[in-house]
Amino acid sequence: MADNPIPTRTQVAIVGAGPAGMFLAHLLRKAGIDAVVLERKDREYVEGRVRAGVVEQVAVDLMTELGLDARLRAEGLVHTGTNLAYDGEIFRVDMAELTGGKTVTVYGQQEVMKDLFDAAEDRGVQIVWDAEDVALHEIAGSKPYVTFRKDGAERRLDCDFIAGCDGYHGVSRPSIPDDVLRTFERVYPFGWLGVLADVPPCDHELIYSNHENGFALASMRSLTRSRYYIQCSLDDELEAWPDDRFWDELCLRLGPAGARVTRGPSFEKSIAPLRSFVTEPMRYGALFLCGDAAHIVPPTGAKGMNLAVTDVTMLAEGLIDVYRAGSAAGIDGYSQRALARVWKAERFSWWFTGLTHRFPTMDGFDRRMQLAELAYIRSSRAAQTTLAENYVGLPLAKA
Ligand code: RFL
Ligand code: PHB
Repeated sequence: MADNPIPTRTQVAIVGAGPAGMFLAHLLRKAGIDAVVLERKDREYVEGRVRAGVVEQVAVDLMTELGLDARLRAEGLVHTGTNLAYDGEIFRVDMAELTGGKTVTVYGQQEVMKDLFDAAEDRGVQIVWDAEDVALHEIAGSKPYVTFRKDGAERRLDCDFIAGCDGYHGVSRPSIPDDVLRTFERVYPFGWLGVLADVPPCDHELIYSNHENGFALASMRSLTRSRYYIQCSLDDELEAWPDDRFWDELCLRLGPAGARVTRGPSFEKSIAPLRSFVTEPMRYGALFLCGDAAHIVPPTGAKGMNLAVTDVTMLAEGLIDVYRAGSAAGIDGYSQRALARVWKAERFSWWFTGLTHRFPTMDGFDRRMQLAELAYIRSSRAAQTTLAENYVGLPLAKA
């Protein structure tokens, strides 16, 4: 399809075509609000990044509302429970039973992105790929604009609002003056080594395992494709983890489930650092931060993409109120409303990481505290309910 000419004016300029930017673009398009997405990479790059696997009910509902759920319904795997393993033990948390029927769906972020991009073409959601040197201007006032370079030509896009959906390393957050921005951070002294392989998963659900060598996670992308992670050192190089070593260590750390692991050649292997990070506020003048641009969670709670989705749901509600009803109440309340949910997901992800990982400073006492807490969760319906309601995703507060 021929590229549409790049406009010089829009209502909402969206920086970044990840989940946050693309869900927002579709929501605004559906409401008849003009938006242009500026993405610094190309589609293959964004779609090729192996990231999230667990989609919360709110994100499934949003895909349904946008009419983007056909493939997710056909190919996504609905999980009603999840499993925790430690010290040779394993137990299941029945999330659906404990939360009045809520579930999560295993459907890769890559698939979500494909659905969003495919529909963008059909629906006229405009994306400018390979937009270089994106810079934000006049964000404190009412006439903001964005400049960028495309195919060697300098461009300017005037707008009413800018949505900074450009992830942790983007330009939007650093555009906010230092004396306005507050950041809160915890960097974890380990990473996750992740592997994709076309082998059947070892279980029909996920298994989060605390082993004295470190954390392990059994996940999947389909009934024939497994996604596994093990905690690793931040100094580890991928070359130090040939497939055989990975499978041996994974099977050991998964405990009883390790015996059911099917080994095979990995076709993707990567190391991701773990971080908790929150920016306050999530709005400055005409700029709204959404998703990883505003906050990062360690992947243990499977919350990152889901938070991006709930941020932009709230922002879209606010922007629709501006254009339809002339009311700024929604956008004025955006930062506070989004942060209230973000902090709870941060807490859950931090807690779940602490419960399941081996920290270099841990002594025998710390380890026994972890094991006692896991044993307590195993025996307590109240504790399992707390875990389950956070894992399936907390409700969106009213605006
Ligand atoms: P993204 O996905 O980083 O997208 C940002 C986009 O902005 C572009 N960009 C720019 N564009 C123009 N100009 C610039 N200057 C730009 N700078 C950047 C980038 O190219 C990119 O396309 O942020 P977004 O949209 O906020 O989405 C966040 C999610 O991608 C992220 O939170 C999740 O992947 C986190 N995550 C998980 N989340 C879940 O909900 N469930 C999970 O199971 C889950 N598992 C994971 C994960 C993340 C992981 N890694 C690799 C950190 C597992 C892992 C291992
Ligand atoms: C994944 O399948 O990639 C995945 C699943 C659960 C997590 C994190 C990542 O907590």
